[in-house]
Amino acid sequence: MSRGGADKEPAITFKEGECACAVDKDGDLKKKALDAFCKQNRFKQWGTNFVVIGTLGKQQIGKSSFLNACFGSEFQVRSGLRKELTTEGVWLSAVQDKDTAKRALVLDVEGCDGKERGSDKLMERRLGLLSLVVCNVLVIHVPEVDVGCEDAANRTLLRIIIEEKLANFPSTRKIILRFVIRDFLAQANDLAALKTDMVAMFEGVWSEARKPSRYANTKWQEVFEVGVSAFPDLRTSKDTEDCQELMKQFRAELLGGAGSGVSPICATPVSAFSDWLASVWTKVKEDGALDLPGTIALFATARGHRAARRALADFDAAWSAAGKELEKSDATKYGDFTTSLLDVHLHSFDTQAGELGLGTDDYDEVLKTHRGELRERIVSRLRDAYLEKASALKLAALSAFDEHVSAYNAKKHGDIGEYLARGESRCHNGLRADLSSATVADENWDENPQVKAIAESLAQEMTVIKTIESLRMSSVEEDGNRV
Ligand SMILES: Nc1nc2c(ncn2[C@@H]2O[C@H](COP(=O)(O)OP(=O)(O)OP(=O)(O)O)[C@@H](O)[C@H]2O)c(=O)[nH]1
Ligand SMILES: [Mg+2]
Repeated sequence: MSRGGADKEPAITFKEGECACAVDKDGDLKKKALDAFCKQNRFKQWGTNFVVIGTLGKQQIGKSSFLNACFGSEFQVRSGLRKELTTEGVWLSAVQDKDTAKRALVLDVEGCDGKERGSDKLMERRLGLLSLVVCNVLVIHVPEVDVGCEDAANRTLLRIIIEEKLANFPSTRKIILRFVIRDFLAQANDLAALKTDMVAMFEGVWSEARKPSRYANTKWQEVFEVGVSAFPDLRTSKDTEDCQELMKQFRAELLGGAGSGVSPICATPVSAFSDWLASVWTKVKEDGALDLPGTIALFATARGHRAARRALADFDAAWSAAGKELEKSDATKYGDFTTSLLDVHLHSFDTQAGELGLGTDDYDEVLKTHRGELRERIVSRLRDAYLEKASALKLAALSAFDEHVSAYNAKKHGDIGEYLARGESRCHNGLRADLSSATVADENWDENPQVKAIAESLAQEMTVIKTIESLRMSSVEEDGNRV
């Protein structure tokens, strides 16, 4: 169960350092290991007299190193040169101050915003909420360079887990939030101003958070106790007298007792802590609001699906109502009508799907897919109808050519070849224009096959007409010779 450096002396004045995995990287609770850890004989004397301290902060900023240096735990810390996720899931360590005998269960938690989980925020939200619910004190690590940035101290994550804590895990116990500014350089910063900024940031988080009605008039000071500490870069300063003094003070403030503001009493004895943590973790995993993108995607899928189904049914009804009229309409009217029919039903989709639009990128992305599918369905129906219309237009063009030929037959003067070529060209151009007018705007359906088909029909027809005409001319000549 022990991880890393178990045989070396703890760096500071705590005697217990061993740690256990409580939740693994897949989010599975390690109940057996947790039970074995929490039900050790030595915890009998702890009873409820201890503090639970949790961790929150970006990946690889030295959270585990900080806990080890400060509390004497032996959490795994990054050893290689590559910056990559070291702590996975949640690890638990029991520590006791040798001098003051104050005790704590310390939770080392996987860092946020790591590249390993990409944009998937579900695990960090679950782990953050678990920490907020089971801990008396949550230590939030903030790199000094981040102070002043919009998402310093993971304010978005903080807002979400506070919302869920208030909604689903109400309790009257005050939670200590301790912001720890890391890599603090006293020469380059005004600590008092940094502290004011951090508290103002937290006030913003509290006012933005959606709260159940019973918290409508609650001040954040009634739920949280917020403090700010600053530490230099531990890699170079950990063993200096100043840093050791800062840590001593930090421990005194966090481990409870007179003047610390922290009650060293956990509501649950250590031996029952594994069951408590297990029940909270189960509930946290059931909290759908934490999986915001997933929930939004589900919501948008259902809404998009329904809106698309309705719009398609409305389109089908409007299409069959227009049927007979459309058959007779000219190409331009046909094209205008089908184009506007498509627009109207896409607009109807937009209106229905957008009624509860969340305006988020995730929501819009899902709706875009449904809209695209709806458009494809309508366009495919219109394309089938267009092909029928194109056949009708082709027949109309051919009968116009026939009329042209009949007019020649009635007069029988002029060169038949030139006359037919004129008719053929008019027929081609007319059909090309009609086919183009009859398409749905922006679709650019290829009218060439239709024009090619008519060209072939006309070529055959013209050959026949020319043959008949030359036979007729030769019989007229023969008659003339005979006379
Ligand atoms: N900048 C800075 N780096 C530190 C400090 N303390 C330790 N580190 C370094 O940060 C790196 C990561 O240390 P860890 O303690 O494993 O960091 P972590 O935040 O627990 O990392 P994850 O568990 O992956 O989130 C190591 O290379 C440490 O040497 C510190 O005070 N400042
Ligand atoms: Mg770590």
